Amino acid sequence: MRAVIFDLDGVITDTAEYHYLAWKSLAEELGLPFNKDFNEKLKGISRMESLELVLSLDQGSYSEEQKLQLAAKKNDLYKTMIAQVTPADLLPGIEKLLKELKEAGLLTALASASKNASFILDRLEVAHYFDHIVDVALIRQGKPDPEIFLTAAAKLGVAPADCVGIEDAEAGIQSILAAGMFAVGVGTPAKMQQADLIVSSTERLSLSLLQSSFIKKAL
Ligand code: G16
Ligand code: MG
Repeated sequence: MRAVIFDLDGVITDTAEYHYLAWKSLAEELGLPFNKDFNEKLKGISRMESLELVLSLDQGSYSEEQKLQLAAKKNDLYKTMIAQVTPADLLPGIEKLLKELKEAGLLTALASASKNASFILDRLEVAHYFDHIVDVALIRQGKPDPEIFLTAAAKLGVAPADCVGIEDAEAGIQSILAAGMFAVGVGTPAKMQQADLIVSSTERLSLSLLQSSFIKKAL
């Protein structure tokens, strides 16, 4: 194990609630039903893919230009929400883990589908812990495709087999596994079935747990 690659939303901080509120506001404006269950489908996937799913609730059709406007509207609202993010919004145990990884000389990267990822890391005051932040604008295939995790590993100069990926969404776990990495799922066993290691909360993550689980799989 030489590197750990993190998802952002649901692993480092819980921006999912803000995504939910922003999509809900847009959906309501369009007269579309929207609830937490439906929102689960939007976790880990890109803004435009999320919009397509929201609009699939609609009978009408939208031009590409209208879709871009709707996505921008959602993002504007989302940005007003994440402007309030502070270091207190880090999920439990994450800063401790990032420190442990640094001290042990492991490399770290961020593989988030969010175009707002760098801004959020700055607000959380943890950007300095990351050796690389994948620029999602350069990624052609979103999660569950392995491209984003493979890009992170390549940028770090580490073989995928020596990387651990941490995710909270099913599409993200699939992306990590397809990249040939060790997959850590944050969530319930039912949702994280395919993960190599499942933790109920980020609080349970530690360097020693990652190392021992990684070694066990390799044996
Ligand atoms: C996050 C969220 C998704 C969101 C995506 C794109 O991914 O989980 O719900 O649609 O980013 O975000 P933005 O609209 O800010 O570009 P991740 O990969 O950090 O879990
Ligand atoms: Mg996530």
